[in-house]
Order: sequence, then structure tokens, then C-alpha cells
Amino acid sequence: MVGKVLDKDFLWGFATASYQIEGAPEEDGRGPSIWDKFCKIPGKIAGASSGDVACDTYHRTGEDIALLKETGAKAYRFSISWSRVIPLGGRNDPINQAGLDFYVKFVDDLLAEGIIPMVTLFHWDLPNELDERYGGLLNKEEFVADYANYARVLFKAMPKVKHWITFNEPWCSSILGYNTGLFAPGHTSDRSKSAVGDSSTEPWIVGHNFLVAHGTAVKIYREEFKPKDGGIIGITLNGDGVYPWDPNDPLDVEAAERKLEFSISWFADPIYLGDYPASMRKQLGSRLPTFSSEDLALVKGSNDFYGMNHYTANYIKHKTTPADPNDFLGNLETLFESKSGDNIGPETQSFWLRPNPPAFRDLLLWISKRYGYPTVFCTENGTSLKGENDLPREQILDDEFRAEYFRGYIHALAEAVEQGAKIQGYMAWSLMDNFEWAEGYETRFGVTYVDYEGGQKRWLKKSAGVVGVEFKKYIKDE
Ligand code: GBH
Repeated sequence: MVGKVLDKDFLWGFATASYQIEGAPEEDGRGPSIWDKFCKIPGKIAGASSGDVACDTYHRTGEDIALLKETGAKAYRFSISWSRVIPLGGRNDPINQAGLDFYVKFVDDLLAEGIIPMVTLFHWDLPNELDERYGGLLNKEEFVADYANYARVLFKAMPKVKHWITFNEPWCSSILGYNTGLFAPGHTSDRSKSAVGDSSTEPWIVGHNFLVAHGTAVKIYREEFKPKDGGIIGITLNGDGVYPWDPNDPLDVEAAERKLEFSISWFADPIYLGDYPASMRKQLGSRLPTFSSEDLALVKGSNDFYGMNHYTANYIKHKTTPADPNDFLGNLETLFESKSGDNIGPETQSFWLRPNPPAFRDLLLWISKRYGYPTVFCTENGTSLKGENDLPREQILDDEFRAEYFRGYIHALAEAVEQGAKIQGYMAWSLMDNFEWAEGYETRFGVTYVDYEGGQKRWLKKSAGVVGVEFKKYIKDE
């Protein structure tokens, strides 16, 4: 039995991202992002869909806030569309006041209802112009300078925001955007999928550039805004849990650790410990960039909190063959079944996602220990349901599987706190069904059903109420 281990001011709520919910891609002067462009390439997105309408949030922020109120959420994590605020993206390009005003008003509206805004500056939707102008994320000097300018514009316009996230899951933009090509801008060495890209080098360059851009924005916030505004700032990293495929094989135990290093420590080690993990250097050699003393000064120590997105776990089996130059996992296999035949968890609609709450607790403790017990905000956690999209509405609204997922994962979070982790917030993914990237609208992650055929009308599912009910068990009474 876990008791009331969470602080009174523990922040719980729900998360979304701009391109996945807003729609209105050309309204009020918004410029195109790399996702607008990527969605137009035939074959990239299930159902040939895009974020053109999505949840129509650009016209329905009032409805979204009403949903948050109904769930009792204390906080809401959302992201800003860079190309709404600076349509061309660059530091010498004009600011679009209407786009900026949209977010400023939204923050005011949230606060008026007592909901704390947690703002992500970048959730993958880079202004397309920057990609065309100078290679976007691949161009360190230009990207870092343009991102720094963009971040400063937002810090200045929204002093009421006290929780800032620089980047969402740089792993995804780097690996899925520049190795497998599954995500925008779709670079890969596989010439059947893309005319450009080098999967063996580009993701590591992009990852490095994210770190330097993050460090630069944090320096700006700490020097120019934090003294008067008093907020905190960090980066959000994704990371799946791991179990050795054969716990009695030291090579599988080592491979499981290496999997965490290739996904999490790639970014977190430089930030907390000052360099890339030795396992990555060993496998990637000079393809992994090195830190100049200037870059390192920006990156090391640049997190006020650790933002953690977490969904699932795998059994990890080491490989005996030398690593492929395009490998990004750490030369290992990720499996759903262990050597002894244990299954990691039930199937969902997402091929990569199977619930396993204990792995969440273990990973929270692994991160806490490795990085000196930092303040952690879980910035995403949630699940899809196998076949949910094919069910009639009444059944979609009765999402017991998702409700049970939240019960298990929130309990695991409380257990981790009981064992020493310093967790101060939790945002469930997602407030509502939305554009699930390459999977289009077939996969739903919302605690709210969005009727895409019926004018984007929203209906709360059963799971929407469960998050608050669960946290009530673990948060100390006021
Ligand atoms: C989050 O990423 C995103 O932040 C959010 O926008 C999204 O809607 C949500 O998940 C649900 O998908 O293709 O085999 O290499 C979750 C972390 C990490 C999950 C990468 C998918 C890809 C596995 N993602 N993973 S693979």
C-alpha cells in the first residue's frame, strides 16, 4: 500500500501538441512547418491525412479549457507552433502578432480558470522555411541562433508562464526525422523513401544541435527572465523501460543498460554529467559529435527539471554481430517476449506500445539515481487501445483499458516517489484524440473522444475522470 506520498502542490493534468490539435494552418498569417510539407508527400501518413483540421483547437480553445475544468486538472501542457509566431522562423524574419496573441490569450484564459500552463516551445513542427533556407536542424549555427530568438520572443511575451520545456523528445526528431525517415523531414539513407539523408551521421548531428539550442535558450531564460519571472525550464526526453531478455546473461543485462544510454543518456548525460555516454562513443566513434568547451558550458547543468515522456517497455537482447552503421539502438534487439516466455503486456493500437507499469517505476528510479535525484515532471504518459477507432461512440467512451493503464502507471509513480524519486508533476497524454503523426487519425490517445466526422465535437471518456481520482489517493491533503 502506497500512502499520500505526493506534495500538496503536485501538478497533474493533460498534454497536447500544436500540430496534433490546432488545425488552421493558414489562418492569421501562420507559415508552413515541416509537418505541413511532410503530410503532403503521398504514402507518409496513414489515410493520407494531415493536421489541416485536426481537433480544430485554433477555434475551440474555450471547449478545451472546459474539458480541463471537468477533469479537475491542475495543469495543462501544450506546445507553441513556431511558424504561427514567426511564420518564416528566422531571427531576422517578422513576428506575426496575431499568432503570438493567440497563445498569450490562451495562457490568460487558462490562468483565469486556475489551470497552470506548461509550455513546450518545440514539439517537432519546425518552420519549413528554415529547413529550406539552411538545412534546418542540421545547421547548428543558424538553428541555434534562430531558436534562441524564437524562445526569447515567447519568454518576453508570456511572463505568466512558470514552466517551460525547450524541446519535446529530441530523440524522435533526430532518429525518426533523420534515420528511419518516418517523421518530418523524412531524411534517411533508404533511397526508396527519400532522395536525401545519411542515417549513419545526420541523427547524431541533429541531436547535438538540439542540446546546444536547449542550453542556449536556458541561458537566456536564466539571465534575462528568471530573475523577475521566477519560472523553471527543462527539456523533455522520451524513454521506454527495459528488462534483459535473459536476466542470467550478463550481455543482455549490459544491452538493457546500453538501450537506456542510447535513448535517454544521449541527451541527459551531457546535461547532467557533461558528456555523451561511453557506450555511444564506443559504437559511433567520430560520427558522434564532440563538445567544444563553449558548447559544454551551455549544455552542462542546463535543466531546472527533467521532463520525462514514458509509455512502454521492452525485453532487450544483445546482438553478437558488429553494429550496423545505421543502428541507433545500441546494437540490440527490442522484444515483447522474454527468454522464459513472459509477455511484456497487452497489445494496443500502437505497434510499439504495451503497458507495463513496474518498468515506469524502475526507470524513474534509474533516472533519479544516475542524475542525482533531479526534480522530475512526467510530461507524457498514456495509451492507445487496440481497435478503438472501429468501435461505436458509446463503447469508445467506456475506455476501461485506458483507465486501468492510468491506475497502474500512477501507482508506479507513487511507488517511485516512496522510494526516493522527486516527482512534482504528471501530464497524461492526451487531453483529446488527435493527429497521431504518421498514424494519422487511426490511433487515438485521448481521454476525450473527438468526432472527426461530426464537426470535431468532444466527448469525455471514462478515463478522463480516473487520473484525478488516482492522484487524490497519493497527494497530501491541503
Ligand atoms: C509521444 O512520443 C509524442 O510526444 C506525442 O506527440 C505522441 O502523440 C505520443 O507519443 C503517442 O505516440 O518507430 O519503432 O522507432 C512517444 C514516444 C518514441 C513512441 C518513439 C514511438 C517509435 C518507435 N515515441 N517510438 S519506432
